[in-house]
Amino acid sequence: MPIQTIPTRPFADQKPGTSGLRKKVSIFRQPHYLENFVQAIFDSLPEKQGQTLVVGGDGRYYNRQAIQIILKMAAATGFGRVLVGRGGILSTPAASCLIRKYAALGGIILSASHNPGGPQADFGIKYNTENGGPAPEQVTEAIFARSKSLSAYKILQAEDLELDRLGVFRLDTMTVEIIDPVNDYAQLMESLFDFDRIRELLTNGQFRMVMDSLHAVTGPYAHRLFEQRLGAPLGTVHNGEPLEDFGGGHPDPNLVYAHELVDILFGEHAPDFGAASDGDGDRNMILGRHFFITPSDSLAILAANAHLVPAYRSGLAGIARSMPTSQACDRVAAHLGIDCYETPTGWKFFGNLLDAGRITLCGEESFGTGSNHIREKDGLWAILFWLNILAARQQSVEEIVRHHWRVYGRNYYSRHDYENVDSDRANALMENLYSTIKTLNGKLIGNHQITYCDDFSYTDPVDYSVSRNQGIRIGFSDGSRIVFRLSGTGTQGATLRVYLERYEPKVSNQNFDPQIALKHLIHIAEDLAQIRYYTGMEKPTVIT
Ligand code: G16
Repeated sequence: MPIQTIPTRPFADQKPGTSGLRKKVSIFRQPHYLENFVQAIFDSLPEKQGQTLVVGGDGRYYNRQAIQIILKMAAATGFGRVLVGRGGILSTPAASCLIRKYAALGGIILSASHNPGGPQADFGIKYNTENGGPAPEQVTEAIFARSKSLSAYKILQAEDLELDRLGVFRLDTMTVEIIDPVNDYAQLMESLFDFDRIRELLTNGQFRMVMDSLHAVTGPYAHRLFEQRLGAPLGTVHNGEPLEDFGGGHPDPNLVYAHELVDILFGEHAPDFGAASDGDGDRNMILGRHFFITPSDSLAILAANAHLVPAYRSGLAGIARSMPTSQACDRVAAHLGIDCYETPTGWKFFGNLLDAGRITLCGEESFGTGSNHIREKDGLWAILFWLNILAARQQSVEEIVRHHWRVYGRNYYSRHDYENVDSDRANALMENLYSTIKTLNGKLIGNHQITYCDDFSYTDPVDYSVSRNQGIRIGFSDGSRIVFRLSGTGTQGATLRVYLERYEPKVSNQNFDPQIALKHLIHIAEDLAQIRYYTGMEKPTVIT
């Protein structure tokens, strides 16, 4: 079959963000746009001849078309074998699992994660390296650099492949294996957790759970794991069929966008446990009956209870959290006598620590938790981890969380997002903050004494690479913190994120609504950053 060399011109906007390249579908559908980026990825990789590549996505609009293009370009580049999830479906954690298990050179994952899907909505593409994790900054920089100098790309002239039929097919000299997207991942989960105990819990006739897959990629995984392998009643998984537009919803597992699940868990006759995952299956939200757990608390509680889970019974090497994530897990790490690392936002920053064996668990405030079992955050893994703990402790979610706060104290936590802000105004707000922070050290605001103020910079302890400008931190003498940063995953305007945290050791003070407990910090944040002035908004668009 002939390989065509198609002349092209660079696009200036192909710089990967926090997690790959995310844009509107209309941008990706411009002639040569996707092809250019894929060629930039391939050109930035070492020897590709005969290597294995994993390809799949979250099933959103344009997933199938993009896969056909990538397969033909992979064949033209000389890959030997590509593993593709049936129907083009692979969750991000499953792709990471496959890359590692089959010693692939890497994988291309098509997803804009929690962003909405459909012809008018978002699409995304990211490259994961041979450890199964998101490409580190050196690689994404190389891809971006290459994208700016491309003059042609190579593609095989061939018919589209049938993606819905399992089997082995050929594209010129390259083999394409259409595989069951769930099998390998389900096997991995079974090797980590106490499935017998979880099955007892889910079939005892007392305990009820609801899993909301939000019409995104985890549907087939959740049906297989919870209903088929673990015996939960049919109907446990809601919205389990992946749809190209996620049923018109926003596949983001938080209190705002997963409101159907929230209504069930906070309604009459609520089940004991509720969970949701996002577009590509790497995020998780955990709810108990009438009870919400912040992702930061969830990470701390998983760490404190890891000894109850077979895979982690022998202890944790260390824990890492992204900088804006609350410091709740730091206290658990101190108690366990293990290291706790603070990294910039972005899962890619955990990769070196995991590869070097310095950490076992890691997590982020943005509803992501994971471990050394793969190199991505993993929504269903976190949900199974919680079920394993519930089965072992025979207590409710709320009892477990309150017990944790009694022992370690409570880190009140909230994130305020101001979405779709004019980019120039958002940059001006940050510029203004950068110039203000120099004068803030030691200042008293109300009865809050500022003890440090900086622009977070991270030196990777494994390869010593340095990442600067990762967000502004303002710390107070009582351990409270305010963090400001601009999101790196949006596709429209800018999103300002304000992260607020206050530590409360006293049990009698642990029962407030976080928005009340944090109200002084919220006011300080608004004043210092002049949020209303710069954004033109009276209040955040999303509070989690
Ligand atoms: C991605 C990254 C996460 C990050 C999140 C939010 O998650 O993998 O590490 O915390 O974006 O990033 P930002 O605050 O820059 O928008 P996902 O689930 O969107 O791939």
